[in-house]
Amino acid sequence: TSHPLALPVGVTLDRYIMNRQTAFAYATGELSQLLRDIALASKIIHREVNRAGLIDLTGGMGVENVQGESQQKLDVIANIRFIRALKNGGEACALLSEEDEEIIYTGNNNGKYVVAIDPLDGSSNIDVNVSIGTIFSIYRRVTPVGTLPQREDFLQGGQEQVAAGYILYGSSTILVYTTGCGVNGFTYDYSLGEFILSHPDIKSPEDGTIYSCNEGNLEQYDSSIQSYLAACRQQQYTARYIGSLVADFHRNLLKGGIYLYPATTKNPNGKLRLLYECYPLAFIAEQAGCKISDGNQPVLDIIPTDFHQRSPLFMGAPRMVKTLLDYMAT
Ligand code: AHM
Ligand code: MG
Repeated sequence: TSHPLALPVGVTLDRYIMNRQTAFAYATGELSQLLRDIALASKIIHREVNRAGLIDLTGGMGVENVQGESQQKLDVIANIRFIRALKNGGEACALLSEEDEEIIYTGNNNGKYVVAIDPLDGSSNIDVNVSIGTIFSIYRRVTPVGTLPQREDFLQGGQEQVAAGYILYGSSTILVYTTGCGVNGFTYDYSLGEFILSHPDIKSPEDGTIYSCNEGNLEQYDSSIQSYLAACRQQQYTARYIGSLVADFHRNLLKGGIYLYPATTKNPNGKLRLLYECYPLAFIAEQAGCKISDGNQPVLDIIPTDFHQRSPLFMGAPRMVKTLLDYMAT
């Protein structure tokens, strides 16, 4: 169902966010500003990603970038960019990043929000010109404004997210996010420097025929999952796996499919990280009508204990995930 605030395709992200903000009398605009800060950082990452192939070249030549930093790996650059954008923005009091073990304090203790982020996911694809992404998750802090943020601000659980999104640096760059009122996608127009609403109110198909997993791990999967995948092959479903979570998720969301990262012997809890990979995509997926499970429970219901904990992840078109869970239950 499209909500009454829907704006036409073609509006900019800034206008969309502003419109949403004025529509809610209680909104103070801080979350809006935070989303704009993230969008700004992602434009800078877009620029870096699109010249990724030149990084070693310029680095090798001892060339420094505009900020006077020597060239670093792209995921490190992305991490620095996001931290800087959120420090400058002032709305987030702390960050948790895949790139850092501990909490990153922004120094803005009056900020009401904390952000968990994977600045550049799909690291194995960076060097080979394949799609990569950013994933983010936003919570309202539970500790008092004005104090130093604490662990519990990040360990609230997926249901407490106030916003979540991803940026896919693919054949186009697209930013997709939710604040709990549906999911919208904004494609980046490089010539304008603007994200433009291109995918309003995204809904997953009820069913699909694409399955996405690292089938090289098949022997390590639980036999019930092996049986499900055998059934997918038997029905001649399409196998698609990029190995970039954001790209695999985005394709399946639009086309109808299932994404699986089960427990393996190598990674008994799966590979993906709960706080900045599974939770945010699960929030978006739920808003788009997908079903999301760790095999035992809805991913958003998992009670977190560690910043960097992992979880198995099964997510996608509701009928496909239900069928998988039926296999897993028998
Ligand atoms: P990363 O955080 O090191 O980039 O790893 C996460 C990535 C996901 O994007 C992707 O879904 C998964 O790892 C692929 O793992 P595998 O190579 O085991 O199939
Ligand atoms: Mg990652």
